[in-house]
Amino acid sequence: TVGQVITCKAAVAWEANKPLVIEEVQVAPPQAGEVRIKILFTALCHTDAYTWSGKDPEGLFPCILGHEAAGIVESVGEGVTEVQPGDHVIPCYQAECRECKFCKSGKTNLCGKVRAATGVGVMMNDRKSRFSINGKPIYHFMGTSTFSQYTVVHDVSVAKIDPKAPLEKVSLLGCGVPTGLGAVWNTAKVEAGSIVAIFGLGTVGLAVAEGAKTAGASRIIGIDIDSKKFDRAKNFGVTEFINPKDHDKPIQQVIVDLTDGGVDYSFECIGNVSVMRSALECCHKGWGTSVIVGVAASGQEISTRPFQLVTGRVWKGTAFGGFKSRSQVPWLVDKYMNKEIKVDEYVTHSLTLGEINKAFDLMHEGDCLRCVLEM
Ligand code: NAD
Ligand code: AHE
Ligand code: ZN
Repeated sequence: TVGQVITCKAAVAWEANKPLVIEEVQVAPPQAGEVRIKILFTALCHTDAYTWSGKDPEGLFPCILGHEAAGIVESVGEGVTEVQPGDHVIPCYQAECRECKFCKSGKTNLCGKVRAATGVGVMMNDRKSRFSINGKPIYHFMGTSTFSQYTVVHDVSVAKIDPKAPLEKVSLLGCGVPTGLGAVWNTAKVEAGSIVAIFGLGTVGLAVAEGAKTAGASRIIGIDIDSKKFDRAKNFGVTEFINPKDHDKPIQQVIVDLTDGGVDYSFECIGNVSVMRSALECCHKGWGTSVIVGVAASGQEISTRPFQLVTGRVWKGTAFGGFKSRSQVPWLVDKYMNKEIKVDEYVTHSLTLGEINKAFDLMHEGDCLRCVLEM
């Protein structure tokens, strides 16, 4: 049977930086290897704001942003075997096909199968969008476009999860929380007893703290220019707090002095290239490893003296915390259901899709970690 076009509401970014507009959009049925999902809840991540700002070289307009969400499969295209209508799912911007060079390498969670299409806002099959408004195509974003009541994604970008899991909470397992936990567990592989520094105490930084705590880190130093972040951060495992504004010396020097030569692991969770340098340079000589998690704007570059690396510091980066999405997102949901990882604690605000512009405003205020929208 041929599927029907669905008309539903979506928040459309017509142009960079212009308020999103709730529009009636037409969502075409899924083609071969595609899945149409009824999104029930979506959260906002700073990466959505980054692309909306116009600073993302892959940002295309008009588009439907959003990549941290949960929903229910509405219909599937030909050849889709791993999910069926009614399944509870989390869309995954980092695909996992299990067949490509990347997936088979055993060395990375990046997947090559659909990345060329998702980077230019279309689907692999016909290099076209499934979204339109009166015939005018609207681009997809990150292969997910969750700011829509219905979206179409590639089957390699869907994780099937426990139907008992509350979708308004586990939507967060689509991006920020796994990114922080995985940066510690998969990318840095922090050992018990380690000293850890975290730059930026938003959702990603707090998830790094939680990951470091479960890994048995002995000291977890949180660095943020907003001192109000510290109280909350304690609940996620941060043991010490530094505000760079309270110091005249470069922050890396402050940290090296406090830690007998530097930290074992540092994490940049802001997207600021000068902080990335500090994060590398606060690492201990000989072994300290710094992980870049924050996304920096087009044109920005990192720098340091090569001597920093010659003397044993290591610079790394992580996408989605190194987690294999389809395989491991269901496992993260189970860990949440077993109360082994926090999720509820990151949801500070709840609004509706119609209030999405207000949700973006909230995101830029200090109090908000994640705002979850009911569709
Ligand atoms: P957030 O804005 O909630 O948190 C950033 C924190 O950094 C805030 O608490 C802010 O006060 C603090 N900060 C800002 N400038 C600072 C400075 N100069 N020194 C110290 N602290 C400073 O953001 P988030 O949602 O936690 O995301 C963090 C970053 O991670 C973003 O760049 C986002 O795009 C990126 N991200 C990357 C991945 C990935 O897979 N690599 C996944 C999710 C998010
Ligand atoms: N288009 C952006 C890339 C931004 C980026 O690095 N995205 C992260 C996820 S951020 C989630 O909040 C990522 O997974 N990158 C790997 C990938 O394949 O995109 C730019 O700046 O060019
Ligand atoms: Zn994100």
